[in-house]
Amino acid sequence: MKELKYDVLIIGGGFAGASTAFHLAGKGLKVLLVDSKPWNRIGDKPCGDAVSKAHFDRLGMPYPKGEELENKISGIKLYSPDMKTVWTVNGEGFELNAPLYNQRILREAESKGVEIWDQTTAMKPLFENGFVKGAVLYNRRSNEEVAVYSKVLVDATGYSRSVRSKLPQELPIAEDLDEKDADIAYREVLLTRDDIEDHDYLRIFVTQKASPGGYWWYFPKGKNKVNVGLGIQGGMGYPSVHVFYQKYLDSYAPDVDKSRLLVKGGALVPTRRPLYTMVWNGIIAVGDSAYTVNPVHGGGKGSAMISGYCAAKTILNAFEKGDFSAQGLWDMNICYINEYGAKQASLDIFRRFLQKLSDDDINYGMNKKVLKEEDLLEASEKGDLHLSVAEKAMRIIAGLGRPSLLMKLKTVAEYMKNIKQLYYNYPRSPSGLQIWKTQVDRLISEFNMNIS
Ligand code: FDA
Ligand code: PGT
Repeated sequence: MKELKYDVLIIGGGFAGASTAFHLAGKGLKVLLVDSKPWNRIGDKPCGDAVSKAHFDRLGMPYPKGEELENKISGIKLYSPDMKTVWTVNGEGFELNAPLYNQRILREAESKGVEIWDQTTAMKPLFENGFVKGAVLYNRRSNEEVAVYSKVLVDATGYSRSVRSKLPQELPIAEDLDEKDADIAYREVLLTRDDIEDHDYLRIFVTQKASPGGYWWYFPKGKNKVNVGLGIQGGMGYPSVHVFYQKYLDSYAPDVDKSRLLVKGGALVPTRRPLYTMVWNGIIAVGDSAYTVNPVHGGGKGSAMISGYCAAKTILNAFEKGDFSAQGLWDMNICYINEYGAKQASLDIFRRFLQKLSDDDINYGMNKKVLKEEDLLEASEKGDLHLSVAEKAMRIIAGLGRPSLLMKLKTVAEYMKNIKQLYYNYPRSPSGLQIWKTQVDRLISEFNMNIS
């Protein structure tokens, strides 16, 4: 078999892999990125395509332009199950043509020296003496099998986790996904019969009846085009997501013209805290493969870009030190936790609470403002659930009808704070990982018991 050597081998060219390549490009390393798909389909995965502008600003990523940008977003309207309460959360964002934007980022990386092979699949990792040393690739353009050796392999394979899942199961980075920690999501892109009202606002419909453990969304891609779909919690024995889609489409998207369907498809969305460690000897995981999705709204493109930024920074440091061991790459965990992972852990707790609420509770809670828009926004942006003293008193009066809901919310806020604290005390080296993981697992099972 042909053998090649690179400094960095990135498997997967979605948002996570492309951002890693973008931040590594032009920094003097020999980088190869491969993706199974042909060039014109890279980035084409089932998605709602909504990303907050804040992510682009914070990471210095170029804004989508021209055809890459389908619609500018001014905020989100959140509907209660009975549709009687609508919360408006303002904030700028983009409805992307995700493949076009994704491919542009790859082209920019390529123009600065990153080599990119499309139609090339990583078949298995090369694992020797406890280190990931590269991967065996199959290139369908040249019909060749190639062994590529790397100092650092980046698993950016999305929810398939198709590299790290083939490593020995006892390695911490091979950590699996509990079905209940994922949503099964499905979406279609359709044209509408009439102009969409307030087409610069995303709509989110919270409803346990029509999307248990998830929500329905209606994301305008322009005046007459919409991305509509839903997520339901995995591992619960619910009927298939398609059953819910067919049954409730008319309720949440009554204006779509079903004969003008442009795209359809579904996929899994991890809704948990990030991997306990995103690195091991010679390997870093990023994006969905590392469970970097926001547990409450299921958005993962922004955080995939964050993980790519942290991976590139870590890799450049590792090359300076000449250390590609788990210890040498450990900064990845610290960087990602500081930027987004601690918030994810806190929202993992919030998600568990939300998924157990009845539609009745949600109607009541949203209507009586037991929780308010600002609280939700703060929780979503920072992972903190703060209820100020005066407000709390007001809401206790308002919420007297459901004291148990308020009590639970207090418990939720407490656990959110505690888990975040635990994440900020992430071990400084791999030797501390097992004890820390036990503490996190204990806190989560204690919380599960507390709210059941
Ligand atoms: P992604 O899956 O994009 O990329 C992985 C790449 O790896 C693919 O191109 C694949 O071909 C390649 N690959 C896999 N195995 C390989 C192998 N062995 N060899 C070579 N290549 C391989 N997020 C958001 O921010 N806003 C939103 O509105 C939504 N909405 C939404 C709706 C639905 C229905 C779903 C399922 C998900 C969302 N998300 C979302 C989540 C979002 O889509 C997701 O978090 C990111 O696209 C993840 O990007 P990655 O780069 O990690 O994986
Ligand atoms: C409840 C479990 C849900 C699981 C979810 C599964 C669904 C899968 C489907 C995936 C669709 C993806 C949709 C992506 C939407 C993007 C939303 C978005 O951009 O949110 C912005 C930005 O957040 P960020 O973390 O990316 O960036 C933060 C910062 O800007 C960067 O620096 C923020 O907007 C919001 O958070 C809106 C909140 C949405 C909440 C959704 C449902 C919650 C239900 C709440 C009910 C409350 C009832 C309480 C009663 C007591």
